[in-house]
Amino acid sequence: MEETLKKTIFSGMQPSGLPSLGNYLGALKNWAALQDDYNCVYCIVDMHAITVRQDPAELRERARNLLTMYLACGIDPEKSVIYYQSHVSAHAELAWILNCYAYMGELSRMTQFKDKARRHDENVNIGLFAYPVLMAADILLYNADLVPVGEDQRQHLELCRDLADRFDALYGDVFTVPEAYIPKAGAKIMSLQDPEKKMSKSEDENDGNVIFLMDEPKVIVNKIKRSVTDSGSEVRYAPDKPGISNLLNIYRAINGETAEEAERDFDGKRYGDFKAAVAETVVGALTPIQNRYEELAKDRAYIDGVIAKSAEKARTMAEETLAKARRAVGFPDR
Ligand code: ATP
Ligand code: LTN
Repeated sequence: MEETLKKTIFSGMQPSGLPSLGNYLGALKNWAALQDDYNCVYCIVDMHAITVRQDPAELRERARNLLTMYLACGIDPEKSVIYYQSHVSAHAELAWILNCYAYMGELSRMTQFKDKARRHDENVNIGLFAYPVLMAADILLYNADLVPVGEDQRQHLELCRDLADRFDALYGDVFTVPEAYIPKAGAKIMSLQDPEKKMSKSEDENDGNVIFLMDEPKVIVNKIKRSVTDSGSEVRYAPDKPGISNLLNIYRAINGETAEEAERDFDGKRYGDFKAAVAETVVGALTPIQNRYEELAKDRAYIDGVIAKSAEKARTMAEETLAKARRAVGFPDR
């Protein structure tokens, strides 16, 4: 397909911890798959990450590692734009403009804000509150048609659409109103020992709950083996089997099977055999990514090159939309 006819995709991930299997199955895996059919822009949202206190040296290191992980997961810098949010100042500028069109009421209803404000009650800062407005700026700057994210971001996407509509109703056609692209099986991977909560890279004190993309095979096998054991003995989806349902989702998100096919694979099998098979599937998917990551991380010059080139491309794209928004609200030309 010709570049100009392709639709645009934008997505981002915070360098707030080591990337998890949830991040991979909910987002990263799809990002790589969509590259041939869309113009893709993938961001490392370090400005979002500082809404929670970070160690500066660690944040810088994690941002670089996350960029390396994007590449290891198959995102190709020749096809897609990969960059750090803080390298493109248009994000902060558009976020300020949009802040003046976002209401306290709607931001107060965001569940991620309510959760994080509860968990970090010593630091409920304005950035945490305005987080979804910055996210809207990210997406709208690139005229994204589609935004591949996990289920937890659906509400933020709705807010972004509302802001775009509100702005366009006042000033004409400035923004493209984006749609969420949420996968079927991988959209909400749950914590292994507490499958009522989502698997989170930075908000879980128990490492046993989270599979990190760089976990060694034996660690992955152990974490899955120790995951919650539901009542009963059949391997199938059921509301009273949240642990088994979660493992079935992980299995399917990797191999692309339907719910029925996955249940059939384990017909008559015991939980123990099932867990071993899921672990094998996860290890099989992550091993090549880990190997590529190790290779790429050694090539510092290559990574530096990707960073420099991509930021430049992103800046050019973002400036165009920012200029339209500046003009729309009545700022003098510069
Ligand atoms: P944190 O836990 O640090 O708040 P996070 O792990 O939720 O962050 P983000 O960097 O905010 O991750 O999100 C990156 C992408 O991963 C988003 O598209 C998000 O929807 C997706 N994602 C995060 N956790 C999961 C999960 N458990 N299952 C599926 N997708 C997920
Ligand atoms: N809030 C998102 C991360 C994020 C994002 C974006 C995702 C920031 N800006 C733009 C998609 C598009 C999260 O996953 N927690």
